[in-house]
Amino acid sequence: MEKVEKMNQNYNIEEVVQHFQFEGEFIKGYPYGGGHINDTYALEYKKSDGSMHRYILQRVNHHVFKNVDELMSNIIGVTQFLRDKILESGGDPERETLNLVKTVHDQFYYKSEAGLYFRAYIFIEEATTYDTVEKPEHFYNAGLAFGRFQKRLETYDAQSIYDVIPNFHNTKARFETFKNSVNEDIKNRKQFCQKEIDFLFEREAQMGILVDALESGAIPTKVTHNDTKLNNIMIDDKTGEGVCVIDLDTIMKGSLLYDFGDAIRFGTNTAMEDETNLELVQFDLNLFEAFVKGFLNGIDGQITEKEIELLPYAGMMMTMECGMRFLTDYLCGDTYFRIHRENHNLDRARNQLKLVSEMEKHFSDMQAIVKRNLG
Ligand code: ADP
Ligand code: GN1
Ligand code: MG
Repeated sequence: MEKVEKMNQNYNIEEVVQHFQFEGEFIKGYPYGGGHINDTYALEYKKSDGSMHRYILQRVNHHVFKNVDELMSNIIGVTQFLRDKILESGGDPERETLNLVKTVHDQFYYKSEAGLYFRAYIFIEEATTYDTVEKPEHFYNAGLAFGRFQKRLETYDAQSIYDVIPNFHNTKARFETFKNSVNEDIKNRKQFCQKEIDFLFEREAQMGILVDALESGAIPTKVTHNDTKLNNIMIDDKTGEGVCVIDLDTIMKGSLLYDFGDAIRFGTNTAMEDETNLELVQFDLNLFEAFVKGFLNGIDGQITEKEIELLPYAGMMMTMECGMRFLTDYLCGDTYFRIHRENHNLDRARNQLKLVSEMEKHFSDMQAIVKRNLG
């Protein structure tokens, strides 16, 4: 069998793995997960006693994350902090947070001669990431885990965090970028998405709902994950619990509404993020309620009145923003999100905007759900 099932043309995994302190004999590596930005591989190793174990290896996309040193500094700081918190509460830090594996030169990442960046993690076994909610209790448990993650980081020094992608969830700034991409229309694709463009322009006045509240100080600035989709949490295969929050690249200062909202965007969609049959894209209110319950339990009171008032807007805003980002990338020629087919970003954008319109229909239901779960 080939040692690396799908070799990336720009680098050789068999060579890259030699730079890390992995235990045992390298057996094989294969592409893993469905992320849109980095390249992820699972690596299989055989220990001297014959047992097998795995690692995760990732090539960090340095076009998206322009300062990898700062990005890694955020991850090192946060994972070490979480490790201590997990130990304090009697948990298992090798399973409940990410653990970086160092390079042979005792560094937390390896930069190849070609200027590519790689890092590795201990593989969390007997846990799965899901692309859609298969059981409502998983989504409750995801809410609990993302809420706890937020609460655990409450005392983390926010000033030590680098802003690795400035204005990441600044929806107003995203709208400006979108507007420019429409005006420039460099790929001559505007003609294929006028309906979607109009949809976003009609909602221009809403773009500041979260970011204005944050900038005016009406809601607190916190350390947030910023990419809380369901496939960024490992669900324990036995207990169904959210065992570990992963994909920590976008940890930055922000609002807990970003984390709540992005999880709602992804998890309450009855279809996959890129489903093209828009009839299948519906907003599942029961899943919304499951997540609200879990998240509120997880943050355990660390939420203000104003944040509570904005919870029903958060999912809608994060979905609108994500749809707008996909549409911008489509207009710019698909340079940011990895695509697997023609018009993939347009499909994703249409899907997200359909979900926004479903959320709008259910806005007062969302408000009622938040109200009745405040207990
Ligand atoms: P991306 O930024 O590309 O989304 P992720 O860090 O989310 O990358 O990793 C992609 C996938 O790899 C995840 O959805 C998960 O299935 C898997 N994965 C990542 N880290 C681990 C880990 N430490 N243990 C097990 N699986 C992991
Ligand atoms: C990207 O890397 P991944 O697939 O976890 C993106 C998120 C989007 C998401 C949409 C750094 O996340 O912001 O919400 O795609 N990450 C970055 O699925 O832009
Ligand atoms: Mg991910």
